[in-house]
Amino acid sequence: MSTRLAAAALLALGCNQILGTEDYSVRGDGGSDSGGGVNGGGVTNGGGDEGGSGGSGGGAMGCDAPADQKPVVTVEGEITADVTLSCDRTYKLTGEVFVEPGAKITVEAGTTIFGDKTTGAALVVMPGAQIIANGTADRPIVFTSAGGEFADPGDWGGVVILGRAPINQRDANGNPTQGQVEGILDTANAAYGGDDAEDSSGSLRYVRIEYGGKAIAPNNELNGLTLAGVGRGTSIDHIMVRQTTDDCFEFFGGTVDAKYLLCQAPGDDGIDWDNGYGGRLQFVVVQQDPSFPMPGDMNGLEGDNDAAGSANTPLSEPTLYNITLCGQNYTMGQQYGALLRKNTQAHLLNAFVSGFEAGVDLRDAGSASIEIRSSRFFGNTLLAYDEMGGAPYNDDDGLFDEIAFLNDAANQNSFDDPNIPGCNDMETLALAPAEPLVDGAAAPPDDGFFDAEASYIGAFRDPADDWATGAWVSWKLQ
Ligand SMILES: [Ca+2]
Ligand SMILES: [Ca+2]
Ligand SMILES: [Ca+2]
Ligand SMILES: [Ca+2]
Repeated sequence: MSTRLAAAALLALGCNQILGTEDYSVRGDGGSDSGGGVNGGGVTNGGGDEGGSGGSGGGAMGCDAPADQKPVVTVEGEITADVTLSCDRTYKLTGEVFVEPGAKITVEAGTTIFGDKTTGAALVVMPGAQIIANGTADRPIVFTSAGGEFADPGDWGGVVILGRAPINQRDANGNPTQGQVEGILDTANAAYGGDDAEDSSGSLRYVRIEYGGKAIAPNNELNGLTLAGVGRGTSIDHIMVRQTTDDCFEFFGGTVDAKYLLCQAPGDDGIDWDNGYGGRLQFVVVQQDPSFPMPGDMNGLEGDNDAAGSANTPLSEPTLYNITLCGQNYTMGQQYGALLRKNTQAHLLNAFVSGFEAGVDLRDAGSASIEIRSSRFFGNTLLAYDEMGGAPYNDDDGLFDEIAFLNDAANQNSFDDPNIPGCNDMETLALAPAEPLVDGAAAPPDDGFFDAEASYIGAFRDPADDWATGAWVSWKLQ
């Protein structure tokens, strides 16, 4: 018990600090009873201190050195005191690393963190813990595989943030209960959810997460970024997830908002929500990899209320504006721009959906009150299945007619070619239309989160819209 208590000791391996060679072995536990023992895990120096900032704090090394030329520091176990990962080092996550309640992990801009493959590394920020990982466009924080040019999706776990915001899980008596996030071996540390919609798990900005998604069992995988019960006090923006084996971004309940999200080459869905997610999303790109056709269940958006399709509250009901979804451009079955099912609600506006077998499928109860409007559907094999005519696409939503719904003039959807050149270009990010797609577009709410000026369809206004530029974006697949 005591080894998990947050300790008063502060670890701070900052860029500008003078680091004695002995300091590297300081651990994150600081437990009063452990005397520096290893049971609490933490942060340790992996070896040589060559290139350390020494007394000068400068020289050829430091924060702007190539990641493979910085000293490597191992991060493992449970972090129970505040710790800073400084940009003049690289870090190797080993096994499942847990930031414990009361502790805060700060990652400096320009820091690279490698996930170890053989130990199934993942970073898990527990409810009541925080992560502050604020990169910049040109000095991003990169979580990646240690595999270099041989990196593959699923090499390591990914980043998991667990919070204390409401979810809709129930116990056997029907009372609210915490959820257990999937994909974590240490299930005792996998609980999430609570009653604080304003909860803050910290801040992630200008972060790229690559090659995550390790599977610990079939259908039990981590995502690139998992946000479970995360509250809206948390800041999430400018996040790229690429080449993960499962979803890029998965939301399990919670109220967190996020904007400027890039998802390239997911192994499953671009954005997946479940268990009562009710946040807001704006400026989101999902681009599937057309060179790697995968039939079935890979969707741009996939939303559920919960696995049983219950009416448990809070209902999943996110609001999404300015979304660009590019599918694999195959006619393989069951690939949807948006698959909204199991009693989820949703508000999807200013979306561009292209390259899927079907643009939209609504399914199960609750579909009739989903909102999809002011969006452009182009280049999908089908706009939606005609489920009104029997086989092969039988009714699955109480005779809700998706085609009539999407074509209803009141919804102001449109269907002509938007001249977006790069939907299947995995080398260059070119997803802006030549001219803003303003016909039928909606004005996002002026509510303090949304950019209310973005009255256009898709994640980019026009080719001059440059939010997805800088070193935080890596678009060329290897
Ligand atoms: Ca999924
Ligand atoms: Ca899926
Ligand atoms: Ca349907
Ligand atoms: Ca239907």
